[in-house]
Amino acid sequence: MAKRPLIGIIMGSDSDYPILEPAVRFLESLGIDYEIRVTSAHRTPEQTQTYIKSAKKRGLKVVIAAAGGAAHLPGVAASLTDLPVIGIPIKTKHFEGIDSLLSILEMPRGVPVATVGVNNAENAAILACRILGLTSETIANKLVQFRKQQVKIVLQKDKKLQKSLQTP
Ligand code: RP5
Repeated sequence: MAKRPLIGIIMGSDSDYPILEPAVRFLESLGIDYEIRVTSAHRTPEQTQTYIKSAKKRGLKVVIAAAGGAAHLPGVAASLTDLPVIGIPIKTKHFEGIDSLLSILEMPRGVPVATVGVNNAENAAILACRILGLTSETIANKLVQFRKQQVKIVLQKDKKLQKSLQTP
């Protein structure tokens, strides 16, 4: 969380929050300022409009929007702001999230939402940071470190696997 958030994370319901926790953890680990709110395209349309319309003025640079089912929140957000919007389709009980995915992905021409995989909140956070990294050397450098760390982890896993395969 932060006094001067750069990223606004919104979700259609508090039931989405557990899925968003990896995004929150990623932003915290990089020390990126963000805010996080529950606001629904369908249940609180006026509050959603107010939030999105004021986002740019309040200093936000990227919006991450998560929703499940008839997942209109990211699209509605993108229709009300010039900020880049990243959509996270939330996995659903009846259709495994394919409903959320298509609702977020299939935006009409002219109103883009960058869509990550179902429940892939961490990728949304990484993508948001990459956007911020275009104008912040500090954030860009943190992403370089993150990538180096990822390489290290995969190499370690490979080493461990090779070792386990050699033991009789
Ligand atoms: C969507 O409906 C939310 O994003 C959530 O994924 C889904 C279910 O919401 P609840 O019924 O759990 O509040 O708007």
